[in-house]
Amino acid sequence: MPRLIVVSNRVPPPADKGASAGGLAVALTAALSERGGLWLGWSGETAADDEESVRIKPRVEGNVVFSLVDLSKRDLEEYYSGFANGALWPLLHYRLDLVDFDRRDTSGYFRVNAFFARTLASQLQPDDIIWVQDYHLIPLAAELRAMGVTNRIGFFLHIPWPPPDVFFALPPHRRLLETFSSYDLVGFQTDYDAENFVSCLTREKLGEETGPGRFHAGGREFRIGAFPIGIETKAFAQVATEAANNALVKRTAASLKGRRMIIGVDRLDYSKGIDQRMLAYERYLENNPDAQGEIVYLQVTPKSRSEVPQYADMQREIAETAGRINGAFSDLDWVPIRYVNRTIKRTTLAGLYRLADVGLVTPMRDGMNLVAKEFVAAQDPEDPGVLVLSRFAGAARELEAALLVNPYDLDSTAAAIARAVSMPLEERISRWQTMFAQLAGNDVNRWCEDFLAILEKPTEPPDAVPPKARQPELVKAG
Ligand code: ADQ
Repeated sequence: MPRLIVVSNRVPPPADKGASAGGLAVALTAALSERGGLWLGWSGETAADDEESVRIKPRVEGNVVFSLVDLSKRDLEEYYSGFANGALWPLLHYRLDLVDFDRRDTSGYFRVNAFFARTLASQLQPDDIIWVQDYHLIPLAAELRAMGVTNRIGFFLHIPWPPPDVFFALPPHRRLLETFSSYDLVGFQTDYDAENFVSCLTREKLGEETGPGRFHAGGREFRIGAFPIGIETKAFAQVATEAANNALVKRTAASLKGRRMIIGVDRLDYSKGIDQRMLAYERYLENNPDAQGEIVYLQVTPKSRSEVPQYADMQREIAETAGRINGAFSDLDWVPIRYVNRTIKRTTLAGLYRLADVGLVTPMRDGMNLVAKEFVAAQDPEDPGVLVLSRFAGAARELEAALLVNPYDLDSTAAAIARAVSMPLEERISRWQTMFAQLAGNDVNRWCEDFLAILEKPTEPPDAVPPKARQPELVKAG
């Protein structure tokens, strides 16, 4: 078996193992140890020299080498906070109003990708299979090809890909699109994202489709497919069962005093629709006075990317919305929203999901959304909670048995909350069983295997593409 090389912006720290590690890190580490290999990425540290990013001493764990780089302050500002998170992230989440484009950041983005390519090339062996992760590293394969690297290289985008009229608003859109033909396989979360991407290539006349999921551009043929990412479904379900004994979960259960609980869990990001979700919950409380005092909405939201300017306003707005709703509705012995800005251990999180009657996952746009999947996996099969899910999360393509909502429509989201809270046991079980079966069949290991199977065997038929689109059934207001 050839060695596997994973390249991602961040590499999990050595302590990040077992219950604290996310499913993606666990699956990629498992694939790496099976094949032997190397994981290259940023250490999370700033280099001592402001101007120069540097490779640091590798960490070796068994047959896997973790090769890390410290990025200079300037590289971090331009590549990470600037182009990747200030321009690409909002653009790919359809938020043109938030795109902060700067030519200096674009140069920094390509410069850091060239640096990653040089760092990797010096450690490559001829048969290695390379798998590049996410929007920070789109031009990596083009940089490697320019250095004469002929290995098979795959790319997976964890976030959405928008239609041409949105993507073309980025000034260097063509330069970026051209770099994709250096890959052998380009994977997206859903068929919708893959279709949007192909439309961008064809509208820009960069090449032509030569068959289903095959594209010819820049003198090369490459594959395009949908590979919906999953979680470690069965292991997470097990952790959730055991978490009933977790002290924090017990304390939370006791604090509810018999009240129902709604849970939201997100990184503090504008794509997650947290403000709109709170407004929908407020609408629900207004429309259902009997629920006041009887339900608690727990929103667990660690701060993220606070160094990126667009995040500061949003963080303040959400805190103000939570404060305003609590001021208006609270009683002496009841607060409607518990807004918590902290990270929680995965075991505790699993127990909190299981404790909740409703999982409220309503991003305005999301590549997949693993919280939706974790919520489902954590439920008690005999008394499962109900998932209310945005149609604009990639997860909605698989979880059609959730209550699907349009998060821009506060009335219908409020109606979905009401329906979820009062859903009869039989319907809850039937919806949950459909969703759990889907998640058990398509877990994160399957995602990893499907992608690598096609990357390794270029002639494989495109069987990883999920069933054709059906119109989702949305919850209507009233
Ligand atoms: P994210 O935008 O980070 O991921 P998501 O898929 O929901 O979004 O994953 C978040 C992860 O962080 C989950 O595993 C969740 O449990 C964890 N998490 C969130 N809040 C937490 C808290 N307070 N404490 C502890 N853990 C918390 C990006 C894309 C997604 C895509 C994933 C994977 O934006 O669309 O699903 O990558 O491809």
